[in-house]
Amino acid sequence: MSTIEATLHSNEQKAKQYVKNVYHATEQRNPHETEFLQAVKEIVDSLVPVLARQPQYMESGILERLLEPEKVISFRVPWVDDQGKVQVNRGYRVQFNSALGPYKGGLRFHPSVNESIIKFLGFEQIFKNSLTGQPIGGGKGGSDFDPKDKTDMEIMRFCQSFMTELYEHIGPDTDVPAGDVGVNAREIGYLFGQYKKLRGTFEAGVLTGKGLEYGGSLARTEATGYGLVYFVQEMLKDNGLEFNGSTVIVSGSGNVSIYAMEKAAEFGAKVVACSDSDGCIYDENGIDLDTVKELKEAGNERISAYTESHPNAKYLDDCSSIWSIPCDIALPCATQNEIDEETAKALIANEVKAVGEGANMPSTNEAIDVFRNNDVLFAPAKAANAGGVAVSALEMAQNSSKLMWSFEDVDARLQDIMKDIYQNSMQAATDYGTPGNLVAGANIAGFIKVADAMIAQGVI
Ligand code: NDP
Ligand code: 2IT
Repeated sequence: MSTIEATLHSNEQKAKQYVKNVYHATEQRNPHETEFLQAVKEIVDSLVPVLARQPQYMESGILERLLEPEKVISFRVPWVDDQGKVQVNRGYRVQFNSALGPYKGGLRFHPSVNESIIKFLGFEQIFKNSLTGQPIGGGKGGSDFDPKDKTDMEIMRFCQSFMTELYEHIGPDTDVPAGDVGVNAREIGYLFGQYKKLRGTFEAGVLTGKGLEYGGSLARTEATGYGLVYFVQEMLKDNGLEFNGSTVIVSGSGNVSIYAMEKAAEFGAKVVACSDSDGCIYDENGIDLDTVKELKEAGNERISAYTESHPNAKYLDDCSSIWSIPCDIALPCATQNEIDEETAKALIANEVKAVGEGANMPSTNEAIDVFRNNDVLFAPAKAANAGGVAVSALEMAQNSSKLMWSFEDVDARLQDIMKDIYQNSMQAATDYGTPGNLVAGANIAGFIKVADAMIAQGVI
């Protein structure tokens, strides 16, 4: 072994030990936060080659600092239901990292929300936002409130109570929330109204995903789903494949799923299945997206109702059944951990060629290993679903310049951003010895920028 090789080897051993120690300390400090620990493990393991080559990151305790949120806010959200009964939910905002800009990330309203889920989402958001190349830090928030069985007035009262606590902690240059599961234009409208009333000023840039009448951006609604398909298209192209002529399945039937289906179909794919938390539909002629939009965007229906107007489609009474349907390309766009090791193997048995993550952390770490070990092209969430937050940052830019760009302008910028994220992630994977590994590449490219900004700003 030459002296250089010996030094590299010794640095790699040090980096491995450092990552092991840091992960162990994180487990000890957050023992019950399984989703947060899962997200941390995936990232820190892939950073070993960077830490070995640039030991200054270890010396300045970057990982120890990065893994501890700058601020965690947890608060009571009391509200009165339509029967006059007092209800109490729990609200969160995790302001994870502001090295690159104001905290930025969505709000999730779903009964499963807890601190671990908000922390995993906030942690991933740091790297995702860094990858977009825009000046945004990472954060996330939400509540265990379930909007599904609530009336419009109950949703409004809940959003007003949530914002009555949150408003002190956010602002266009401080922290800019947006939507996520259970939070769409209606909720953003009620949240914005209450913020405006409490502040007494019209600060458009405090929230993104707003309605077009009061500061929203064209193409924000479509951005995550379209961006996912733009990203996957780059990955397919690099490998001699394309959407055109492919069979695609897309889990979920919410915001991300609907616009991923729309763009995939526009690119010539046949989308044969989608789902909600109760079950999935399989339409071998290709899903009729207008019907899905009518059921899910305009109405508050279950996806099973699709078969009423499309009797030839099949309804399977279990949302995980979607993964047993043969496809060339799978786009998980519903929720975390919807694809585990067994599911990944089932997809491979059906000869899936590519997986693109629209949801956040939809594949377990074991499932990712199965895909990679079987040469399935894999586009990780942090990179592939960054289009939503990227257009949110474009919404912030429009708000601060008091301009409104055309749909075509925003969409063209989105396409450029997704191509850049793909190229930068591929380049980082090659530079650090794992060519073609987009999981490592995205983590590394996202990390380096944040770490350098943290070092430049001192120990704060
Ligand atoms: P929506 O609330 O619009 O839709 C969520 C969809 O996923 C619904 O079809 C819902 O079914 C289904 N779903 C939600 N939770 C579960 C669950 N526990 N099990 C099974 N199905 C479930 O959310 P989005 O489309 O906005 O978000 C989907 C995913 O994409 C999330 O992981 C989110 O974090 C991620 N994401 C969203 C972005 C955005 O801009 N909105 C940006 C980047 C990522 P049901 O109606 O039955 O609840
Ligand atoms: O997970 C995500 O990137 C989002 N929910 C979008 C966040 C945003 O600020 O637009």
